[in-house]
Amino acid sequence: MKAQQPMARRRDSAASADLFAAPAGPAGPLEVVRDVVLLRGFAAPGAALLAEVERVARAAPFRHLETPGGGRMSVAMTNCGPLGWVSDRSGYRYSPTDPLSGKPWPAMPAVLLDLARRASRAAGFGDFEPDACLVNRYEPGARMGAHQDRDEGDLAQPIVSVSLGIPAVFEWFGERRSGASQRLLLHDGDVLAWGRSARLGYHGVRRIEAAEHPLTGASRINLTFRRARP
Ligand code: MD3
Ligand code: FE
Repeated sequence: MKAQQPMARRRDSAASADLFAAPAGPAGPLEVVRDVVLLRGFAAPGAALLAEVERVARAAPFRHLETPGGGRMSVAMTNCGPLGWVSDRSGYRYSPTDPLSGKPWPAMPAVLLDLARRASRAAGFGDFEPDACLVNRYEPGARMGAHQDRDEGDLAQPIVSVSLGIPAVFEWFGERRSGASQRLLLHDGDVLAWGRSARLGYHGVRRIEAAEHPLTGASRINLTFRRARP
C-alpha cells in the first residue's frame, strides 16, 4: 500500500476498511496485518488515562534520551511499572530505576494495567502480564525511525500500544527495515496490539504534523505495554 490517501470508504469488511478514516467510536477488532490488531476507540475517552500519565510524569519527567550513536531522540520518554526502557551511549536496556533520580519508576497505575490486559484479550492475544510501560510524547516534528522491539525477555507476549492526543501515521515494514510499508493513521483512543508472527516486525512513526487536541494540546502520547522479564 503506497498511497497515503484513503482507500474507498467502505466499512463492510477488513479487506476494504478505510485505515485513514476518522474514528467512528469503538469498533470490533480489525486485523490490519497478520497478527497486528487495531481496536479503534478502545481507550476512549482518554481523560482518566491522561491524568495518570501526568502523575507518572510528575515522578519521572519526560526526557529526550541519548542514542548509542550519540544523537538525541526527538520523542520524549518516561516509564512506569517495575521496569522501564532506557537508552544511552552504552545501548538500550530495561532498568528497574530511573537514571535521572536513581529511584524505581513510578508504579503502573491500575487503570493502565487493566486497559492493557483487556486490550490483549479483546485483540485475541490472551492473558497479558506487562511489567513495563514506556510512555512516549511526540510534539510536531518528532518521529520514530523504523525499528524492532526486541529488548524484551518474553517474545511470546504481545505488545499493546495506546494512542492519545493528536494523530500519528504509523508505518509497518514487516520483516525488513526498509522497502514498502503499510501506513495506518492512529487517532486518540486507538489501541494497537501485535504479537506472534508480527512480534519482531519493523515499524516506525512518521514525522508528526502540527495539530491540537483539547486535552493534550499539540502533543501525542503513546503508551506501550511490554513484558520485559522472561
Ligand atoms: C506494529 N512506539 O515505543 S507503537 C515504541 O507510537 C514504538 O510511540 C510507537 O514503536 C509509538 O517502540 C509505535 C507500536 C506500533 C505501532 C504501529 C504498528 C507497532 C506496530 C503497526 C504495525 C505493527
Ligand atoms: Fe516500537
